[in-house]
Amino acid sequence: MTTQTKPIDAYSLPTPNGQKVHIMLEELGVPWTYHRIDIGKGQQFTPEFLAISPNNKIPAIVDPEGPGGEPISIFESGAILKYLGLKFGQFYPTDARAQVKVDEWLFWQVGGFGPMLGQNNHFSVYAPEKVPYAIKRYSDETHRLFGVLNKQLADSEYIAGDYSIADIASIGWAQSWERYGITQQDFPHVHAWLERVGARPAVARGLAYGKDIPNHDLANDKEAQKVLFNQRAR
Ligand SMILES: N[C@@H](CCC(=O)N[C@@H](CS)C(=O)NCC(=O)O)C(=O)O
Repeated sequence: MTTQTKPIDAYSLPTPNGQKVHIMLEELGVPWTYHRIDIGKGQQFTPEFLAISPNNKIPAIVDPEGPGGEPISIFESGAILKYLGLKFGQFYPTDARAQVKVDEWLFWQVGGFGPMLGQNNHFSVYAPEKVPYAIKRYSDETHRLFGVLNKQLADSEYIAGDYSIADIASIGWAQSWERYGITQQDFPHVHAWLERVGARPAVARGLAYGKDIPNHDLANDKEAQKVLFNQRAR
């Protein structure tokens, strides 16, 4: 079993994308240090942060004990989860077929469930003009994706076989179902799963991590909106 001597540095925030990494690190029980990157204030654009996260987004990690004993930096939550799962041999299977299952649902989350719910939030809550077409498009897609997850969980306790990084990736997004106008009755298997994974102490700790400082209230914080919305290449 791999042991971690020096803490892993996590550059993050308690958003659904950051929470994936917080949950994973708590599940692994390895030493880690939280570095708050205030994206509403533009801290994602400093040269130091861009050097480890060129897409100017949290989460990113630096493992001082990377491959060959040398430090490694990683951006993109899916890549971070896979790296940690492989390094510590936990929450990511060793069997090739089982790995494909986990990868499918991990990529489903990072390519679909997260971005589409994010766009839904943007057009339903944050956009200064309410564009009915965009709101309907992303609300429908949110509903469809929750339906896909619900079907997947109808016959299994976890998303892709045993509890894995596929579950860890989706928890933070799925738990905010209410904001998408979804009821417990709509997707009962998703709710049963959220209760199951929510009962894990590491999940509770990972979801709570960093919340002592509230995130920006993006619906009303005009300064944060200026930083985060309508970015163009710099
Ligand atoms: N695909 C990325 C998405 C990360 C992401 O969207 N991060 C947001 C916060 S949840 C961010 O840092 N936004 C800052 C910005 O857009 O400037 C991942 O999964 O890591």
